[in-house]
Amino acid sequence: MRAFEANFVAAADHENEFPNLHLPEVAFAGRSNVGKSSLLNSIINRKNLARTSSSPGKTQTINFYVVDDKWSLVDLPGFGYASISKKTRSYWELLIFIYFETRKDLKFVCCLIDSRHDPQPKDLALLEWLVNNNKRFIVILTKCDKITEKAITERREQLLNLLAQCDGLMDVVAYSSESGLGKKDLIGMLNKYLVR
Ligand SMILES: Nc1nc2c(ncn2[C@@H]2O[C@H](COP(=O)(O)OP(=O)(O)O)[C@@H](O)[C@H]2O)c(=O)[nH]1
Ligand SMILES: [Mg+2]
Repeated sequence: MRAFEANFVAAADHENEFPNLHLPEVAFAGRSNVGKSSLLNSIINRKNLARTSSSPGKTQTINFYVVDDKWSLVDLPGFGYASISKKTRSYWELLIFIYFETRKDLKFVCCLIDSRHDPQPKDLALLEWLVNNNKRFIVILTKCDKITEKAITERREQLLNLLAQCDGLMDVVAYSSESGLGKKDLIGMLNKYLVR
């Protein structure tokens, strides 16, 4: 299974800087530390990495990549990063929702949730917003190598039950960037829903 090739195209900290790519798009969202960077690194080879560092303290941006020249991948800033000010935090959360509202080519959102814990208020707020705004989404349960198979099944059932009435839910995928669990499924879905 080949990893995707992603070319960095833009880093935006304002909606005016969102690029016009005219490609089917997917966005990855989740709370800080959920394992988003690890997941993205597990499925794509990113070029121009130096421009997109998201280590703590660095300026946050919404990062746009073109993948295999066919679709675009958007890496959204982590929700609720504790060490930035409340004011900055709400700016980022607002910008993320502006992004969701304005991207015409956005096909679905991958919502990352830590498999080890019940969904947190920020996770639920994201899911609720997507449901209320008729967006399609995949829930990805991260760090599944840290819990038992039984716990994975239970967490997956919990999310499926929670979202049972939601038309936008595409799937709940158990994932581990360490073990590779779910990688094939996720790559399969990205290919299926984004490649024309
Ligand atoms: N065991 C395990 N640890 C993970 C996994 N994914 C991420 N981590 C760890 O969780 C921490 C946060 O990961 P990172 O990808 O930087 O999260 P981000 O803030 O969402 O980008 C790091 O210490 C990672 O090594 C995983 O699948 N399994
Ligand atoms: Mg990160």
